[in-house]
Amino acid sequence: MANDSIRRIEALRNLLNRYAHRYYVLDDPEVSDYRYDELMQELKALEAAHPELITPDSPTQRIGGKLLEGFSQVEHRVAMESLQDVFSEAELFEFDNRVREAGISPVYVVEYKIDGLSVSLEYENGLFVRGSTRGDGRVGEDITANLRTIRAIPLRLNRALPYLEVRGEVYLPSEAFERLNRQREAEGLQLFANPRNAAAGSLRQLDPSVTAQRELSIFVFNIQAMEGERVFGHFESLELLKTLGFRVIPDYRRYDSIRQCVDRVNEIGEKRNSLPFETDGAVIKLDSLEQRAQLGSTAKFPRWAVAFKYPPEMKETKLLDVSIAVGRTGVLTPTAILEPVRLSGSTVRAATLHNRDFILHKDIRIGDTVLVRKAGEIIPEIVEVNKAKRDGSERPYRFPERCPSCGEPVLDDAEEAAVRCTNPSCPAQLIRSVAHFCSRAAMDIEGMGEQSAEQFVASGLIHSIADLYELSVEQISALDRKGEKSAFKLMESIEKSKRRGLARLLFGFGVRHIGERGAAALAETFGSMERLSRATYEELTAVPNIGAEMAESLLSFFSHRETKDQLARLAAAGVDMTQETKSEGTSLLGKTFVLTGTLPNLTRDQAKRLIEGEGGTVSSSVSRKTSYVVVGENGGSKLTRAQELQIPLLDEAELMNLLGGSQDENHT
Ligand code: 0OX
Repeated sequence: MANDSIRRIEALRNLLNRYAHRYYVLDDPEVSDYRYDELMQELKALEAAHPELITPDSPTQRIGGKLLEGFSQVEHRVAMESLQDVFSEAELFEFDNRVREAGISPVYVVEYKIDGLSVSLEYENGLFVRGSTRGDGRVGEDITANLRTIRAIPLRLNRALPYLEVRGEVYLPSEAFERLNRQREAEGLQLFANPRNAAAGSLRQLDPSVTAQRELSIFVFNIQAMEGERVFGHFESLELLKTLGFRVIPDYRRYDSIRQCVDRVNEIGEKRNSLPFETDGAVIKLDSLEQRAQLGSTAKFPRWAVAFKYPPEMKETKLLDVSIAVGRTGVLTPTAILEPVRLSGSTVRAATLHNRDFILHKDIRIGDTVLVRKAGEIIPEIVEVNKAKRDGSERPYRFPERCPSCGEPVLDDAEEAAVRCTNPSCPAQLIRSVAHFCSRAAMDIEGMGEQSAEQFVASGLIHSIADLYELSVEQISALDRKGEKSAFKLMESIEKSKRRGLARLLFGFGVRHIGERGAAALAETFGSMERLSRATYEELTAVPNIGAEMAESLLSFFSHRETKDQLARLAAAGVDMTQETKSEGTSLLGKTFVLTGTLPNLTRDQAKRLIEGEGGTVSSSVSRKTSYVVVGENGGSKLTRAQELQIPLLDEAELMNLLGGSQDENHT
């Protein structure tokens, strides 16, 4: 009986792997989804009856049950280099010249540049053992559990090579990206700006079951390291990767002249917008691995490859209307409602109009034909109006003189080129303020996004932030669409938010000019709302990174009766308004550090905490403003940059000296 089970389990796994390969890797399904699910159910049932037979590469084991606590670091065996970008044909010819000047007769491979997230996948004896992000190219993050959920990544190779590390680009197909954003919009969640951000966000989930729902896929494009087999060229690598079961970057071509490569690059440029995935460029790579080794790399890029970047796509469409949103601070922001148009892998329906002056300067009218471009942002922008296409039916847009939310007259804020509603009880502002207060970076009250906030404000349950803490289950469940269960959940979430501490509470209030970092700095310095509310202008501006505008804005915030009243009510509700102050050390105040390489004893985080504990800041890139660069083993480009700029270097012992020495001074 057990033997039968073993055989059936093995047969089911083989079948399911084959069908998944046909479906997810080759885009050529062999059986119906129904049949696939049926076999999967059978395998799950057998494995449930014989848990001792479950292996990590079983198709049932893609989604682990556990939540991750964080991502540990992975040092890449082979550096994951990045590509040098070029923007013109001339630069492609220059690239070819450099190759030829080295005495090489090149054969090139041209492939798409996929706009996703570069990852490394490692296989031992044919089994997927580890996957990581590129990170800085040298050290990335271990995202194995999340990568396992991607069906196009084989958990077991067709051949059990002793070791294999490949590199690929995880991406979200354009259709899946749009679906995800539509779903997020319906749920009142923030939209992803582009498929690349969506892929990155999906892979950085601590809950792999969230990643599993994201319809991610992968294109593998490089062998980083391999034991048990040899290849001599890139083209050959890609062919081998296919036979091993990988989903390989499609439509790669091999040429022996740069002219042909350039033609191919242009051809990709023509059709890239109709591909089912986002490409922002084409890559030209030398085929021969021996020639690659001969050319080597600069400090930044391999000399044997370049990426040609296409300019952002632009399209004409009609401006149907202008809608006005009233923000948290009362600013009226205009958005163009467009006739839907496909642009850079998604459907565009709106474009930002920035402010009233933008509309006036560009003379944008309703009914105009406008040229739109997506420049990495969620909301595209209007490049220009095609005035030649006007037929006289267009209407100039009249910017509202009254707030569309509360009907009060609006004011011109010439200094900020803004039109503002100054009514303190404007419902639109209140809704936005409540949603901001409850947002993840602030008090993190789940279930109180903009839509819910609107419901609570409209029904009169919330007139101010403090009202949140005086809600009852009965009141919430009486609201439309909110059952008792979700009411309890919301109450629980509100209860939890009482312990978020001063920094997040302060950020949540949305005081003008006080962002997340400003709030954190203030909280760490003053330790309590009470103390902060008594701080003078001089005390406030003495805090690093707190400028005059921020200090004035805070003083004004604390001077309002309304603020005092709100704070008193929050305190009465038990909201924690304190925060541990930073270690007393101030010896490194105003000094900026950059860490590079691996230190002998301290982890990066420990070093960072020690420096910050003395009032120093740690930054990720070296500039003229850097005070010291702390160098460990294998310090990379940051070290080179520090040497160029003649920034003082410290090793770990010297850093400890600086910290220790100053601590001693403090005691005496
Ligand atoms: C891509 C892509 C990225 C290999 C060594 C330097 C860069 N995004 O599609 N990188 C590379 O090549 C690596 N190829 C690609 N196609």
